[in-house]
Amino acid sequence: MDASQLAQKVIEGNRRVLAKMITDCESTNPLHARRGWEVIEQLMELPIAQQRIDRAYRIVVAGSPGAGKSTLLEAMCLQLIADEECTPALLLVDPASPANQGAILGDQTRMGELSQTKAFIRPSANRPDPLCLAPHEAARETPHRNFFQGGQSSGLAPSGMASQMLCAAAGYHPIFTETVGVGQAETLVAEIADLLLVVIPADAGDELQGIKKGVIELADVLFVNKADGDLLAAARRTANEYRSARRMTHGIPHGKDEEAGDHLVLCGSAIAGKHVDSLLSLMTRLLDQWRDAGTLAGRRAAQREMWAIRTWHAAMGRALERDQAYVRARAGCLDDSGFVVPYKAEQAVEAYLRGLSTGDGASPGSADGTIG
Ligand SMILES: Nc1nc2c(ncn2[C@@H]2O[C@H](COP(=O)(O)OP(=O)(O)O)[C@@H](O)[C@H]2O)c(=O)[nH]1
Ligand SMILES: [Mg+2]
Repeated sequence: MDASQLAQKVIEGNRRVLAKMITDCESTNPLHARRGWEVIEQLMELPIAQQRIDRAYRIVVAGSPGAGKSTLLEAMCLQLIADEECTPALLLVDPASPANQGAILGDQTRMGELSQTKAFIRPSANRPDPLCLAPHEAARETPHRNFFQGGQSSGLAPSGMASQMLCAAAGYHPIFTETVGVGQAETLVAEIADLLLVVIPADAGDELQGIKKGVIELADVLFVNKADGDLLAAARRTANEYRSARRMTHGIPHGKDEEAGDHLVLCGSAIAGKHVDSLLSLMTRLLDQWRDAGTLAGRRAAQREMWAIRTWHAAMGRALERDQAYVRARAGCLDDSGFVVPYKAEQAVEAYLRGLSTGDGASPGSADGTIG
């Protein structure tokens, strides 16, 4: 099947083809990755896919391990399906296991009930970005390889971008992405999220003090989970702490709850299904508001720009690593200990570029004739 036929299968909702295309885009084999992206290119030409991608809200769920993200996601997805409003997709970004860089499938196997539904569940490994690092470069342990891997530590771009687009084009919405920890939240929000939901366990306690400020500034919505049984009182206390911390961060006096965003800190229980519906309707309301106000379009446009620059830089980095004149120029500006001061590196790069434009020195281009 060619790319346009595969794109048609994705549009028709063929789950097997969808899963295969995600695998292709995530592949470290450049030929496979290209096959996946060619399908996305085809999709981008189709009005139906464009409409679906535009419609699908992308919600990223972050929070410390054990906060209850997966449980909450399962509850939210089951509710959405029961309401027959939409069919969600769920992308799980797991830390790569060191042994095989494969995804840990625990979450998916636990999501028993959800996997019986129409929802699309997809675990992904948090591994080096195939777009940013060609296999032969990965294999060759060069100390410079890290230079051009920007963003891969999020485990989401670019394959996360591809998965989101493919799922949306297949008709799934919203697209939930569960990620590990809150440290990556900044990158995620900036790059692939329409909305960031941070899940906080009721018994978060003092260990969260340090990260509280950052999380509050980043999160669009906070959900204090496990407000059930013995943890009920602790959950309420934690939610109130976060509300007042938000007020402090944003410098808002008491009494203006809506303005202070108190309603953006919810308290509930994923297991007991408490306030899961309020959470869903709050997020939908916010996203609808942002869409109407044009801020969603603005955020997405900024993300596309960042994506374009990142993709361009990654491609350039790989091309440069294949160019012998560049590799020589780099080696040439190092001192005996392998150290370089920034201004010397800049001079070397400028000289290299001048050489390209005047045709001096070794001819630019691929040293071994391969395309990564
Ligand atoms: N009491 C209580 N436990 C919960 C709740 N949600 C999740 N848990 C438990 O917390 C643990 C971690 O949940 P999980 O969803 O895997 O957390 P994740 O690591 O953030 O995805 C599991 O043992 C869940 O059963 C809740 O609302 N109440
Ligand atoms: Mg989980």
